[in-house]
Amino acid sequence: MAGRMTARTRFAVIGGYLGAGKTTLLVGLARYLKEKHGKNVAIITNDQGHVLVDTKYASEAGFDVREVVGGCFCSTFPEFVKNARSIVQASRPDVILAEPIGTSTNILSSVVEPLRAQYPEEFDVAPFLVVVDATRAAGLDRSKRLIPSHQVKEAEIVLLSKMDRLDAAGAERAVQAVKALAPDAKVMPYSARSGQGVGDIASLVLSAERSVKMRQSEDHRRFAAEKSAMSWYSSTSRLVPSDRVDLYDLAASVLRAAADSFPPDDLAHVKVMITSPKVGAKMSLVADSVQTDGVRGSRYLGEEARLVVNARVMATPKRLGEVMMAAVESLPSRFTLAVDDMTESCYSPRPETPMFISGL
Ligand SMILES: Nc1nc2c(ncn2[C@@H]2O[C@H](COP(=O)(O)OP(=O)(O)O)[C@@H](O)[C@H]2O)c(=O)[nH]1
Ligand SMILES: [Mg+2]
Repeated sequence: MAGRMTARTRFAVIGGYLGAGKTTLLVGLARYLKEKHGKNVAIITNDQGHVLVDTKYASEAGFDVREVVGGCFCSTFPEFVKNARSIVQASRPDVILAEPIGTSTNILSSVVEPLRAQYPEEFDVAPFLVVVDATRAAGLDRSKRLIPSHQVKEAEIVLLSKMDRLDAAGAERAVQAVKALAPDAKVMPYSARSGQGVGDIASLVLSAERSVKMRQSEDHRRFAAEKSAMSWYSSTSRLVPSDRVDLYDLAASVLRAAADSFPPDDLAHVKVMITSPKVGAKMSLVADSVQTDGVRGSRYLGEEARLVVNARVMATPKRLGEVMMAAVESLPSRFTLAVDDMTESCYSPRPETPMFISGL
């Protein structure tokens, strides 16, 4: 086979803030591309922490998933490329979709640009896509946080999620808010719930459109305090029911513990996933909004299962750890089950050291 040209793999990086809708879109797009276009899609997830709900969710949906854990893609570019290559070797996907950490601020300069510049023979890199939660878009320019609006400015295309939750006037305000921040970016509204707009995003992912945007010079150190103020928590445990347990009540009770302990603005994203051979259920809390993302099987659990909790909250690691651990440990007092075999990690993320930053 020496000298034979292999086809380049189409590569799309889908960034955006915590809870914006990245993972839901990745899985929805992968499904759409497979069912409507017959494409084989692989997914790369990235986050802090030792066990990721996102990875479980995407693999439950039946896709080949690799994860880069413990730090941002942008500071582990060689590992990112290694993962991408190993996926190409293993399953020859037509498309790879990659989701960076929700607080990343240098994905264009540290991932998208180097990927297209250094590996043009291997990867055909789509414009950098950034998901923005349409229900929060109008407040972006007034937010006390710097990161969400900066991410919009990095985008080549903005994907405006959750349009099903807005009326026509709200939708228009969201589009205008994004255009004010990123006048050159194309804006594509969609809803992962209704499927509206997902087909257009799929067509874009399959198109010949390429990433061309150059990095802006920007002092990324100014985001460091905001990133480290948001602690990360992850835990896994075994659930052993003695009688049938309602999965949604159980997941909701873990989320409620977080909602009762922190103000909505500080709750960036809390995710709970429960999996067993028979069931898979995910529930997620973003600010004051709880959503159930049913995955597989019934809502009742009768056999042993794994519980995974991920949280990103503006709080000290100590306080976040205490609240989330108590939420899990108190489950046996509210449900007919035992909890054991718990592993846990909780910390304030280390500052990122992007590999390709220049022009400060
Ligand atoms: N109503 C609605 N909810 C959505 C949509 N996209 C994502 N969500 C919900 O938003 C929450 C966060 O989504 P997720 O994909 O985990 O966000 P990520 O942190 O950006 O990966 C989940 O509860 C999703 O079900 C959408 O288009 N409409
Ligand atoms: Mg995600």
